[in-house]
Amino acid sequence: MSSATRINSVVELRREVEIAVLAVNSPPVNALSAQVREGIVEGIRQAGADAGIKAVVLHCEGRTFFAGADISEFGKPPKHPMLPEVVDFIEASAKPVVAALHGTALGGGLETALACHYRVAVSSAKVGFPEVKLGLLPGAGGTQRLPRLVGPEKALEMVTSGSPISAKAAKEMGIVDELVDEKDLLASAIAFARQVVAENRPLKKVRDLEDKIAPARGKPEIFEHFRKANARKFRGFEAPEYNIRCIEAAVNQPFDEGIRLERQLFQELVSGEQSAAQRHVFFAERQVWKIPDISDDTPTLPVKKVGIIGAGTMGGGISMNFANAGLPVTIVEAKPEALERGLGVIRRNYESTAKKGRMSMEDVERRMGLLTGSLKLEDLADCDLIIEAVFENMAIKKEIFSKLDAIAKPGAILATNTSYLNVNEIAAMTKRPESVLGMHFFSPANIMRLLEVVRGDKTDKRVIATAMQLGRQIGKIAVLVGVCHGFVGNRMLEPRQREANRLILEGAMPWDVDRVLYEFGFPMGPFAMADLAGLDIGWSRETSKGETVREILCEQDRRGQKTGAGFYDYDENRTAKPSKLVEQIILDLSAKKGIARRTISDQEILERCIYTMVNEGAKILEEGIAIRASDIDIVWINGYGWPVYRGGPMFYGEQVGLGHVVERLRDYEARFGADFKPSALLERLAAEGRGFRDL
Ligand code: 3H9
Repeated sequence: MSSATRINSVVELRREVEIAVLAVNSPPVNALSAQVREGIVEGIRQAGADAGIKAVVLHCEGRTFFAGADISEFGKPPKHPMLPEVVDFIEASAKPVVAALHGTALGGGLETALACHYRVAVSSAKVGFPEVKLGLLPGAGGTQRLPRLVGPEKALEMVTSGSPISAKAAKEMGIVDELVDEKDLLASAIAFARQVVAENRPLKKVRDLEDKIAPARGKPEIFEHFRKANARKFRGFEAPEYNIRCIEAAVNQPFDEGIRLERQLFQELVSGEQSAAQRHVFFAERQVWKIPDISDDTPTLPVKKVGIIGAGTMGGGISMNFANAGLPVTIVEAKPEALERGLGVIRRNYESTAKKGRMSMEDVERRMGLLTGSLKLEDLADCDLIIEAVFENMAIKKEIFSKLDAIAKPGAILATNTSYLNVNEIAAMTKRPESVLGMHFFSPANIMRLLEVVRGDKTDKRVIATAMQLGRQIGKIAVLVGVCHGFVGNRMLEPRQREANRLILEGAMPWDVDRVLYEFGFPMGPFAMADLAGLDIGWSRETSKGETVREILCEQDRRGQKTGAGFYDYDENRTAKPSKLVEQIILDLSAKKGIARRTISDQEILERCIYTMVNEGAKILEEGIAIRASDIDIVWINGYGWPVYRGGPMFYGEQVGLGHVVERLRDYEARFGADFKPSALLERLAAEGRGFRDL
């Protein structure tokens, strides 16, 4: 006999003879909101009170088992029952509770499952603790239960990487008790529950398990080794260390003590700045796809074949993205040697991935098989999307687009990979500006996640929708931006670069500026970055005027890492060392320009490099070049190494206070002039005590 009781709008209790099914349906991902939590507790209570019920199956409808706590509740007043109370309640149930896992059982979802007495899963399910990516730790017993099931080493890996594992791996590790029929999870889970009832054994609680943690007790070296091995990866982040401390407590302390520490550290993290920043990034990454005037149901154009013009570093990297996604690509180059070189680089890239075991040799051949080289633009006539990725020169780009206009089939999307130039001017070379837009990839284009999709004045909405969707298809995070010099990312790089160059003439050294930005969280500072990229990009001996440090370095053949010297000296391992010679070059140039050098504080370096970026970002918003402030944050995090735990430049500006940013900019404006003048938007928001998010 089956009957059903509705507990609330998202939870129902169904009786399948002696088994109760606690069914949750809270789309889209069954996050453990207050209502869901209440429903679970009430459902378990009712099942417990019903003498006819022998066991409970906890099951989620829709696409997934609980994907975690409801992230949007963090930072708001707590609502009871809290998740730790819910998991305790489940674990204390006198009747066995079986979790039926499908989709992604993540974070609080997996913690809920670990508090159940059994877990069954379909093989396509994934489980994991992604909290660290939100600057958090599993705060509902996960750090204490997981190591009791899998041992501290695997637990450390799971909680600090945040990466989910497959149900099969989870079964092997002991997280899942049984893998069940993909097609009928619920029926299998009910059958499993009947079996455990029949076995009538004492209920297994994960909190009581000892065998996986006992061998590691009193061995701090396990944790020290893990910390050391991952120091680079964890640099600047608070959450990984907090996670490690919890796992260490799980091994060395009684369960309840461990839970107390977990609670305390979770509270610290959830109320801290890093987690606020990382949660902002989580939602910002999902916002970028939403374009106010282009609805989700805008029809996209079919893209079955792609053409790339240019087989250089950019063209090659871009081509790999599409081949990886299974799309055939024609790559056009002007000269046979350049084409051959470009295809050779792509092959070597794939082969090196295969050597690392991350791709099979068949995959290498399959992807290479999708790439066709050509020396004729005419061979792009049947492509649905053509991306021009040649040298950054307006005249050349214009010529290519006017030729493409005659060659490309009607309706084909014509994209330029320009990083600075005016997409409208390029579009005007064609009779179909509605089909033209920018698709700005970042180097190395096969690896970097960011794609700036540049909307021209006349670009058709379907063309934009298609480019965004393609971005998603090739695994990028696509951000829609408008036309201006450098779009969002490079335009904001300019003030930072300008200030860095001024600071070294006013009194700082390149290694001072680099250290401050490195400590802020960037992977490297602007001068180390310039050395890596090569100082002679866009430089020539004939036109060099010897007016900047960079020009003088190039003239002296110090062109960056590739020549063993640039702003820094490099040893054979490419380790950078401050250079006496460069110091002298800088001192001489300051003197020549009549600049009286002074001691510059780290604070001034940081403020001049970063607050000017926030100001430029505000101008970008004012001009409507970016849709929203959080899009700018996504650009800088994914394209320029902005530390994710600082949430992006716009979020950071808000975190330090827009009023403070304006005040500091005004002070610098008084000392150094109009480059620091706060934008009207920044002034207005600061005066009104509002933030970018209120726009
Ligand atoms: C936690 O559990 C803490 C506990 O340890 C301790 C507590 C005391 N909450 O990504 P999608 C929304 S921390 C609220 O596009 P997909 C998302 O914003 C949590 N909302 O789908 C989006 O909304 P919209 C640990 C959430 O199929 C919509 O759902 N868990 C949550 O590409 C669809 O999302 C995690 O960190 C949430 N937890 O990917 C998992 N999750 O449509 C976070 C999603 O308005 N979630 N939303 O833009 C994910 O990784 C992915 O969403 C998932 C689905 C893989 C589940």
